[in-house]
Amino acid sequence: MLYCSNTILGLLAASSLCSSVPSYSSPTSLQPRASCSGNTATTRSQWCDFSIDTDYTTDAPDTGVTREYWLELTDVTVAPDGVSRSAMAVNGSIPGPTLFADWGDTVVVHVTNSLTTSQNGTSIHFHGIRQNYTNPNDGVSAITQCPTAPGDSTTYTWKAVQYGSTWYHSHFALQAWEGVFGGIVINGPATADYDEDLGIMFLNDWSHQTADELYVEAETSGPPTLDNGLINGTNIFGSDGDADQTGYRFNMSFTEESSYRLRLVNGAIDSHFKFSIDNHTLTVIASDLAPIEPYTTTVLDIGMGQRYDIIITADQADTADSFWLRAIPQSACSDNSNADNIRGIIYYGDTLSTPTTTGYTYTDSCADETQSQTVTPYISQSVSSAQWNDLEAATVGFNSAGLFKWYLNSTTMLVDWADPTLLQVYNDSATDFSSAESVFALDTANQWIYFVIETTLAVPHPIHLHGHDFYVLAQGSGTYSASTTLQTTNPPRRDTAMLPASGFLVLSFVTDNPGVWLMHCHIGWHTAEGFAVQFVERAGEIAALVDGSGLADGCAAWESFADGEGVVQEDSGI
Ligand SMILES: *[C@@H]1O[C@H](CO)[C@@H](O)[C@H](O)[C@H]1NC(C)=O
Ligand SMILES: *[C@@H]1O[C@H](CO)[C@@H](O)[C@H](O)[C@H]1NC(C)=O
Ligand SMILES: *[C@@H]1O[C@H](CO)[C@@H](O)[C@H](O)[C@H]1NC(C)=O
Ligand SMILES: *[C@@H]1O[C@H](CO)[C@@H](O)[C@H](O)[C@H]1NC(C)=O
Ligand SMILES: *[C@@H]1O[C@H](CO)[C@@H](O)[C@H](O)[C@H]1NC(C)=O
Ligand SMILES: *[C@@H]1O[C@H](CO)[C@@H](O)[C@H](O)[C@H]1NC(C)=O
Ligand SMILES: *[C@@H]1O[C@H](CO)[C@@H](O)[C@H](O)[C@H]1NC(C)=O
Ligand SMILES: *[C@@H]1O[C@H](CO)[C@@H](O)[C@H](O)[C@H]1NC(C)=O
Ligand SMILES: [Cu+2]
Repeated sequence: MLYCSNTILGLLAASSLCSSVPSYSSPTSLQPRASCSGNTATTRSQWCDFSIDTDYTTDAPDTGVTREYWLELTDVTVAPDGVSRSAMAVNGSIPGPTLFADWGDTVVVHVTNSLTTSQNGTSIHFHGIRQNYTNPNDGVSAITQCPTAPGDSTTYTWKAVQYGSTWYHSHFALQAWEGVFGGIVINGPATADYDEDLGIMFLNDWSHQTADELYVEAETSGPPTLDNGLINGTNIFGSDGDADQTGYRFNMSFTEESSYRLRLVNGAIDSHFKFSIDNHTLTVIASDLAPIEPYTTTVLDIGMGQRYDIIITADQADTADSFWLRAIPQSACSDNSNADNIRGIIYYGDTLSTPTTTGYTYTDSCADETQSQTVTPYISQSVSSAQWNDLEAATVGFNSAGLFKWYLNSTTMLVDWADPTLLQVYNDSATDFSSAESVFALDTANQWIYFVIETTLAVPHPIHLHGHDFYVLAQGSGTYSASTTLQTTNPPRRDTAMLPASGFLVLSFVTDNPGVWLMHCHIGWHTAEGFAVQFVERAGEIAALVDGSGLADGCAAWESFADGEGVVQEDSGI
């Protein structure tokens, strides 16, 4: 494939690109990561003719490079902790293949649904990706597309206008938590130096029954206790020393004096983790896809859907040979029968032994990092006063069928797989959503939106917005009031933030990206139980972004499949 074409537009000199982009021969030999001229272990702030000081919210390289990936979903039998069960996977593995791109590349992902046993539809969402003017590629069933029917394919195309660490996952039913997810690494500058990039590390919870099987319990008697957790797709089950222990632990070797970048993703269905490596300090350099002023901590809170990029300096070889790496589900909001044994091993040199190290002390809680640390976006931005605002109370209750549903102002989301909002808007940009309470029409461009969510229930929720990074203006316990102090000068900026238990979260974003965007709780059960709203942003500009016949063809294929198989939608649709 030719990268150094003469047709490259934008600010980059073709020569600096030619030297920096490796050749990409076939999709099976994935290019792990490119480097850019000027970007070395001691100058990570540089990125070709750009740098960490570039305001990435308005400016992105135009590399002229397209990274094309083919992903195939299949029904599989897996045993990531040694206990066998059925699951669904991307290209046969959990996590699926990592997608790599450089800042400014165009990413094309072809997704083929070969879920012929489970007969599930699918859609793939690129979590945290801005989808700048590319809303139809957001991959949310019933919102931006009909599910891709078994045997069918969908192609997603977007430009990497951000850089850092994120993930893709299914946005159809509970499929993301059956194994349909993988990492995304977008190479770019960083706010601190490191020697080696270790890539994505997923933290997941896991059970020996499928999420679909457990949903019956979740919907009738509340969140089930899960059996285990996985560190990047593996763990043991059973106690150390027990003859019947199964599986193996994630492990990796450190070289004394080297520093390592690790890209953490919480892909759990219902677990908030505290992450730590015994006797090591973590330097945090990005929250979600936002580079931040580096800060250090020993125990990191990571909520579902959140990501943190951390740097670990290997400086403990004198202390011990092997150290525990821990992901501990917090009992304040997670139920796991193996909570103290979701561990990996970090070892120095060649000697891997069972660690005897002691973990850092912590107070069990499901807090956000932002509640205990000063998390400062590196590119400083301030928030103007509200031009549109709303307050929504989150509650839970039983619906008329006696099933748990989550409500925002008495509405629980229910959208139809066969009638995505985007198709409705494409068909008629004046579609009236005023009677649909979980749809907010934001018609005016470049307005500051303030959105408050509060709850009197002692359950925290990770709130995720599509198509934008939001500003976290306030987050605390109790109720929001007009006298609540809002941080408008360079507040934390990200795409997933915790609504504290019995508390409130005040978010802000600008209407600078036309499209139909979902905002929802990232607890898998709650997504399925309707804890979501959608924003129809700048309806009049949306149709121009849509490939109407492609959207309609996908829906026709889905409808013919669903009618033929008698598919019944039992959840919120997203
Ligand atoms: C995924 O599998 C398909 C075949 O089903 C293959 O063509 C493709 O290259 C694989 N993709 C990656 C990213 O490994
Ligand atoms: C997003 O798209 C708009 C419209 O094409 C463009 O003006 C803007 O520069 C893009 N943003 C980035 C960061 O590239
Ligand atoms: C998806 O597949 C799972 C596993 O076979 C099944 O339990 C579930 O009902 C399917 N969901 C839909 C909507 O087809
Ligand atoms: C985690 O798994 C993904 C997918 O297999 C892989 O790309 C990545 O390198 C792994 N991370 C680590 C730290 O080994
Ligand atoms: C370390 O990881 C390897 C696979 O990379 C695995 O075979 C081995 O069993 C692991 N060690 C432990 C102690 O779990
Ligand atoms: C390692 O960490 C534990 C727990 O924080 C602490 O008790 C111990 O003293 C540390 N060991 C060394 C050698 O620093
Ligand atoms: C949601 O409820 C709050 C509090 O009762 C109210 O102020 C707000 O107007 C409601 N929003 C909508 C869209 O109904
Ligand atoms: C498109 O709009 C027409 C008229 O407003 C309506 O009859 C039809 O059902 C709509 N189709 C879709 C797919 O929304
Ligand atoms: Cu929730």
